[in-house]
Amino acid sequence: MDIINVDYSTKIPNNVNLAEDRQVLKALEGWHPGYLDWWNDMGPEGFQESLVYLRTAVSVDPKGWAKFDYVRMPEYRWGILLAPQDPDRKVNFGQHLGEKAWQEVPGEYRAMLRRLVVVQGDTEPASVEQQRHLGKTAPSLYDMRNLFQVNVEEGRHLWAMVYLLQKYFGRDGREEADELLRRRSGDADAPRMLGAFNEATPDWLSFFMFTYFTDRDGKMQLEALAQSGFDPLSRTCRFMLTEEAHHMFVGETGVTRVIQRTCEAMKQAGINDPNNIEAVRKLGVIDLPTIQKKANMHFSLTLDLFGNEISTNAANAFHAGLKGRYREDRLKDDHQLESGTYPVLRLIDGKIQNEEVPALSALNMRLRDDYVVDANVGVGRWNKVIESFGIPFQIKLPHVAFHRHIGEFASVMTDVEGNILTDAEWNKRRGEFLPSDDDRVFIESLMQPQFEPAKFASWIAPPKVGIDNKPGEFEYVKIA
Ligand code: BYC
Repeated sequence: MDIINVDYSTKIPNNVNLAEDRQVLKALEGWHPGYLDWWNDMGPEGFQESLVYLRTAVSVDPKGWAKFDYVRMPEYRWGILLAPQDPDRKVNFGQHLGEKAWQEVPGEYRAMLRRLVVVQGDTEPASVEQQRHLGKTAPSLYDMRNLFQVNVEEGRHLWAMVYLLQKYFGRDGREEADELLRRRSGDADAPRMLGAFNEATPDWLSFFMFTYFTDRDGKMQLEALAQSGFDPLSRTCRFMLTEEAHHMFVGETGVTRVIQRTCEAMKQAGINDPNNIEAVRKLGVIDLPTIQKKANMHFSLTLDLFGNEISTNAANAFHAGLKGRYREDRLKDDHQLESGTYPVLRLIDGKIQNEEVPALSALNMRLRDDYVVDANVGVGRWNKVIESFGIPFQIKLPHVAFHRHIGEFASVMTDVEGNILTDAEWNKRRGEFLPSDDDRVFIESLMQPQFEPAKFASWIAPPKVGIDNKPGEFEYVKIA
């Protein structure tokens, strides 16, 4: 079996020798029609017959793994792809440090591992559901193609988790795989598991913010799971991370292009005051303070995805060798954390302050800290664009206590600097920090489709380069 190149001769492309794994092949083939029903019901609305210029993974070789071609989305070849196996790989953290990595699920950790796989799996279809209406208002064919690329790959990531469930968790794994197709983002009776995945993605600025901030949580969680002592999970996540990079690229460059267009329009009109919102909006672009409010919203919702700052679940998963820290293999310490401490920002006597807590229980906090550092890098690049126009404005990430629903700060309301507010103050000032109804109505008014090749909606600049180096006039989606 060629583990680098993917076998496309079977119904389910894979590099895990499915052809000889009859039972799992049968289970996956049984699940496949339900997946296609889900895709047709809940996937991108209205463009299922269109030809989309998509990349498909044909190999797991980091040097060259994708091929580009026109595909109708329902005919996309969703496959099972794991990064190559390292036969000498060891568990590199927790109480089993130094043991041979597991090729089967250790019995005592079955439930914990299954839960991690199910939570991860649940987010993938959720994001497709959240974004299903966006095709109709795409600001260009280039952007539409990127949306659909992200969507088909989130679909593939669901396949990745379903493979693990069906191969390694027997009957309850198969039941969980079915449940992943049953829950729906935002549904009152059967919602998705994590909060941010039940929020709407109403417009394209939200989509870019989501792919910047929330897909980046995906990156952090996948990096932590890629460290897992359970080798099939590690290999699965490592290949998913290769695809995930493009999703964050879509987010980062999407927001950059919105900012770029706003600044250009302001300059042309001779407006230098970013807070002259009415005048800026008349130019058909999104004012910088509203972009800031969208960032506040998506950043704060995403922080909730890291769970409680102090978590025994996280401690247990680390101790067991199932979920490591961000890039555990590059850290220099004992990788067991039985003694050390870690500073956690907490609400103590009504004040937000740091407290040293046992490092093992602070792993969610630590991953979140790593996330904030990572998220700040792109924000710096956004600010460089604003600076290059000489406009006095900076996008800033809000305080981690702002607008939280999970963890230490769920019980308080703060401003974006982290000053605690009374309910009355919060209600009065909410619209300063988060998009108001007026902001939403304005952004919605801009969401006019632009489906002509090489053309872009008024509120977004063209990209610097095309996908797969295609020229500006390339028809990324042939709308049926
Ligand atoms: N919403 O001990 P705690 C992605 C629950 S994104 C609702 O702090 P733990 C993607 C929690 O389940 C990455 N409930 O939890 C991005 C627990 O319930 P139980 C997705 C929440 O386990 C864009 C209880 O509260 N992957 O891939 O340490 C597009 C106690 O909490 C929430 C993963 O998350 C919440 N936000 O941490 C597409 C990786 N937070 O068990 C895709 C796998 C906590 O007591 N998941 N709760 O009933 C995990 O590692 C962990 O489950 C969590 C939570 C980080 C989510």
